Amino acid sequence: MTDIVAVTEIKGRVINVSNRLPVLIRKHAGGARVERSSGGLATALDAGWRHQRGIWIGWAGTSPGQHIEPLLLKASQARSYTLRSVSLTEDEIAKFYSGFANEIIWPLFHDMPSRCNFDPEYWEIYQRVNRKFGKVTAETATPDDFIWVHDYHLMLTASAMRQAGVSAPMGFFLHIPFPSPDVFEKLPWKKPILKSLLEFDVIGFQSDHDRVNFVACLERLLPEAKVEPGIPRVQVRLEGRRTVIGTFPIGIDFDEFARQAAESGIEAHSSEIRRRLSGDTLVLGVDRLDYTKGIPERLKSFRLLLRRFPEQRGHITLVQVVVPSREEIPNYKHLRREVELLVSQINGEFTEPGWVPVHYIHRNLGREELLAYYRAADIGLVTPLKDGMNLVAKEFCAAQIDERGVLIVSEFAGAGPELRCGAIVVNPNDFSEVAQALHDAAIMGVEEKRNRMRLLREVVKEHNVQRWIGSFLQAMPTAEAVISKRGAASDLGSQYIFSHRRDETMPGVALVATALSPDARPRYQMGREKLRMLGRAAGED
Ligand code: ADQ
Repeated sequence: MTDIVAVTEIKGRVINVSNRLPVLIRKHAGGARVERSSGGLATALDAGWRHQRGIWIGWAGTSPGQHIEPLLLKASQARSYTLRSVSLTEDEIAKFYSGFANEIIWPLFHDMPSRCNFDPEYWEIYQRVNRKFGKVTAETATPDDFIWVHDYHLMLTASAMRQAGVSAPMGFFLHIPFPSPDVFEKLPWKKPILKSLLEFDVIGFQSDHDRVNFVACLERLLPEAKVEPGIPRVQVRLEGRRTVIGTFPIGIDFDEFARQAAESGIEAHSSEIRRRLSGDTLVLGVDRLDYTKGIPERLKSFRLLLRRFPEQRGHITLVQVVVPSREEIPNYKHLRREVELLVSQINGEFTEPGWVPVHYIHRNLGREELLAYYRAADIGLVTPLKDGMNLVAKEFCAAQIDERGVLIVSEFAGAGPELRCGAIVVNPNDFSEVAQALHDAAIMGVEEKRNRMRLLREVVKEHNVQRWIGSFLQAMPTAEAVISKRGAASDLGSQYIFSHRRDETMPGVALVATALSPDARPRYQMGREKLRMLGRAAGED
């Protein structure tokens, strides 16, 4: 790394636009109250944006006519940015959110086309709601602002905003995977979606795999778009507009997670969890209850471990925490029943006096409780069938301040390739491989565990959410002009300045991915012998 700092200046404000705001307004008997939204996007963005001024536009879970301004104002006062809500009718929630976004795009983009319900009415309402978000944003933005739209719910907003005359630069980040052309082309509305996406100035993906898939879809389905390959940037020209396409793996607020995990209250809570749960090895799964997260497959792998390694019975315990999600969609109701049946079957087959193999928690945990579980765990088991990134893998590492835990992660999560330096990477469909990985992790020596976790924490700390924001803003067409030497930031007088170290040999948008690629960082690719040697060199024998 060099001593050059990339400074991204935006004269106006950053306007984040996402389907959900980071807060949710829920009705209850005495009125309404503000709650934190769950899910990865809200968690990451809220953490990254906490100390920056700007505006966040999204749905607060309310319908038109609900008088929520005072509550939003109060929630805005607790933050450095202002919240502005877009209200949705019951019909829009059913057909735009549950329908188009979560019964079509979500399963298709996670390579599960057989779960899609291609209802044409969903498409009509998806267009209408995208125009609605575009209109609210157009009313809010000035030409000096930067509009940053998030995720698959809002892929058509750029064209809506351009039609409304918005000239401010616009970026789009896809938090979920992008599928291969063979899968994407099943979508009846593939062309208007690709065309609308190309009205953004920058499009960001979680991994190179997703970015390559997107470009392959353009080449197959939109030949009029001219792709100009480049490393690390790809540029695409269509109808006189130029779009930059890059990879920006999302991170977490590492320092905040690590600091909170070290608090004495969390430590006491985590010791209490370990004391109450019998067994030597605590395995932890934490997920939204979603079929992409591979929860039934994980339970089957755990069952196979207990069948294949009887000596582990009574010694290893799985705590599976799920937060209820999208419960109005039939696929999700079935999933809950499937998971609960499997938990009871495994417990029925193996429970002994003083030991229950699977503890199942079906609720949203507060931050402190979540951190206590992360700290208490010996093994973090993160095995989605497909996932854009998966923040749980990174949160687990950040909270492992004792460097005791082992991370097992799916090769099909963005976090898999990124964390292969110290994690055990598995195919979640291979129950035998996952069972073996659990066994290996359970008997792994203290020294190897520490060396692996140390590397993981180094990567997660370096590639944090602040850096993710900085890299994305830096990819904006206007950003090049303000790359400057360290120290110049204070002269710019800008409201929004993000900075991070810049590698001169690999400038540009794929900086994070490049820095993590196995070729670029061979020291992260350590075999077991190397890990042991590293420990010895550090006097840990
Ligand atoms: P999600 O699919 O929501 O995010 P993920 O990245 O794992 O998935 O984030 C889940 C978040 O919810 C984490 O911050 C976790 O702590 C929290 N959480 C999960 N279960 C919980 C529980 N029971 N109680 C409390 N908190 C819980 C989407 C994409 C991901 C991508 C993120 C961010 O699907 O691939 O990583 O956006 O880009």
